Amino acid sequence: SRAPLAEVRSWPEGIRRRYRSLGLWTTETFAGFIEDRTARFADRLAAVGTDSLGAQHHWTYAELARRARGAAVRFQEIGVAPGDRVVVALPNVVEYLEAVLGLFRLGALPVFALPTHREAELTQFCTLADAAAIVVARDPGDADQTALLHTVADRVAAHGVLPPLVVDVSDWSRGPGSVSPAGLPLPAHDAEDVAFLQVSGGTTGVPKLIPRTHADYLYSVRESARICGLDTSTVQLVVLPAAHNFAMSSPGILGVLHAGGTVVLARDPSPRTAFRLIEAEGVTHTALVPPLAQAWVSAARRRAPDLGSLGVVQVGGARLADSVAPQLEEVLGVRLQQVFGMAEGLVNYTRADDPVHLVHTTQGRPISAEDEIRVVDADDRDVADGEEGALLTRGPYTIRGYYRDPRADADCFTADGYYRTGDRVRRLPSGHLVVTGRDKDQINRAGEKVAVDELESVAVAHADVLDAVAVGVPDDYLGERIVLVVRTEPGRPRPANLLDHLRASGLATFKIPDEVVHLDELPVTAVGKNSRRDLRRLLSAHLAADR
Ligand code: J2J
Repeated sequence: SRAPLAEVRSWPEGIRRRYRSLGLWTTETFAGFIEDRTARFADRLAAVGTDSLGAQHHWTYAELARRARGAAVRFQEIGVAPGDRVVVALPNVVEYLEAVLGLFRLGALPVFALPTHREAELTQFCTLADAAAIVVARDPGDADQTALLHTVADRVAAHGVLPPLVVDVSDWSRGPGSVSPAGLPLPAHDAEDVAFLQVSGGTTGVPKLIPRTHADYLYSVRESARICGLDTSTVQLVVLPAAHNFAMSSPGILGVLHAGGTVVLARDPSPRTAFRLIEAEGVTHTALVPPLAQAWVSAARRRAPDLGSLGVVQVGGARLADSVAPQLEEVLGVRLQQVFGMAEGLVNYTRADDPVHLVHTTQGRPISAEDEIRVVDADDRDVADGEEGALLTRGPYTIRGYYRDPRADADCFTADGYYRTGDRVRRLPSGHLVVTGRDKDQINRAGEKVAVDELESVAVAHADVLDAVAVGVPDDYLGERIVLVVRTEPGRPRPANLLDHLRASGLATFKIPDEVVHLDELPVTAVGKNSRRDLRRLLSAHLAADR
């Protein structure tokens, strides 16, 4: 059987008392949240989308509750127990909602992988979380997926961990669909317990897991829904991966369910699919990363779709160019809301009543008056408002430590509990933050985060690669494009199959370089010492100047 959840570094007791007494943290758990909202909004439309077999669904809140309890029973029947961790790796199909709400209803802890994660990441999550099961939508025609799941099982076992059961949600949709959920008890959780594990974009070799509690997360969900003005008339189109923190909680799927609105899942992120759904379902809100926002603007210029119902488009996950902001509002006929958030916690929003220049040029201000923000220099000394520095934060929904990763904790948190976001910002007197850059060794490719040293270490495992440096090169569409600079033996043939090697290693598809550049020598930095970070800066400046 599975190990219990490991200890996580938590807020000091005095601070916990403060968050409770201010009413920020309540006693509501996810299971209670689901029971309460689905009963309160029973006859309203909760979810629209397709299942993994391609059938269309419109579910009321009552139907969603029935499905969640059904899924909880199915998990229980195969041996998943309250407290167990279960990796969810699903695309935007309706079974995603069934599975996740089912796990919460049972009291199991979802681990939110992305559908683009592959052997490397899934193995890491299953091993680190000691996952009882992994939930996928199996495509019987996809031999790769079968092989992938076998590889994950083998690699997990090689780490001395019991491999996860594979749960295929398309079986649920294929079957008669009648599970009797009568008498399923509510799990005996405390709201301040960990409710799930979110995935970190990662700056180190392996992606980290982020432990979020019922109380901290539901606080951010309620406040996000309020700030964004969600109510029962909200129809939110989910274009980004449903399991991403942005799509889940800013205000995302959970914010909509909290407010009694409707979630519409887009199976693919193309403007064509999105525009069709906006018209058909009367979508009022959606959330995009900057490249998608640009793609929508171009597509809307060509096609003049009817987006009359759409009121707000949120953009976040990566920096939106100041020049795109006004175009987006004009061409789509919507109000822009910028969102700067992170799965570790802190989320910033521009507000509906902010002056337009702040909406167009800043990434918003924090959710909570209890969010503590510091902008500091290299010695952790506060800089003046308006000056650029590194962003540190702590607060009622920002973690104090990662899951089972003391080294990352030492690197990423100050002694007094601030999270080092790795982002560089300027804070305006209004409290709004402008993201100006980043200190962390990460590439932000179209909102998807790639840890450079993970990619580099896989590249140097190739027999013909002496050294490799991954850099993010500015790109008009992606924000940053991944360029892998590879040093090979002078006079030896260049490894032609390097991209195949990277793919075969089982890295997520979005981490595969857009371009490989071969060099016989890597440049030496001005000070002569080869700090990899300096080297990356130097190469990225060179490569950007080449264009
Ligand atoms: C610049 N950089 C941004 C922005 C995130 C809401 C929205 C986004 C995320 C997210 C999220 C940015 N401008 N508007 O979890 O709830 C970069 C920063 C940040 C990192 C976090 C949410 N919005 N970023 O993107 O955990 O570098 O969360 O630290 O994936 O994305 O990435 P992630």
